[in-house]
Amino acid sequence: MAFTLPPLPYALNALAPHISEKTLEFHYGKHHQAYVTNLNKLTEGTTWSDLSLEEIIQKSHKTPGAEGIFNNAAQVWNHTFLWHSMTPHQGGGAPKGVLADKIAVAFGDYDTFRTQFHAAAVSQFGSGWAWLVADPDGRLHILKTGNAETPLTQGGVTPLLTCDVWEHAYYLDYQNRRPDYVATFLDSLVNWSFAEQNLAY
Ligand code: MN3
Repeated sequence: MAFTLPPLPYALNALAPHISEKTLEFHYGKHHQAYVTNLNKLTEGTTWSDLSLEEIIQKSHKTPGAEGIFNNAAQVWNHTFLWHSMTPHQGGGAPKGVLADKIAVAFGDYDTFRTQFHAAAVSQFGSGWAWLVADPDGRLHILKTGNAETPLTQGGVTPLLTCDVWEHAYYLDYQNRRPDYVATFLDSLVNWSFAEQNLAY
């Protein structure tokens, strides 16, 4: 079955001024759409098309000859996850409840978490992603991945939220100032209720 571009969970201008409508027009409407279109082109009429998106990601990962399928499938999944990792409704800052407790256990306090997540996102060389994940014991960790790589292939790790640090995510609004973009993501956009929902799985 053909894959389709999932709806954006808010209007294209909803994250402004932090992320502009122009950026989302390109990032969602062109980049995310292109990954969907390319994945369909690569899988149409093959046995890949019988699999779910998550199954394709697992099966194509590090599989010789399937690099294009992995890259496009993972980027479809990563971007859908990204849109939900941000909210136009007073996002960012320190979480409350169970995530506040888990951040205190894993990092000591929110400010230390913030510093470490920011450093991971800024130091990812080239294109990639920064993630907050839970390991199988429920302990939180910060990860960074290159290009299309996703924690879904890292045995038993549950992604909670992600920040896209490909230049296309921020260049129109922040040019080369990735540190400012990541700071805005943390302070004004993070959707902690989405992260908490993911923790429950
Ligand atoms: Mn992107």
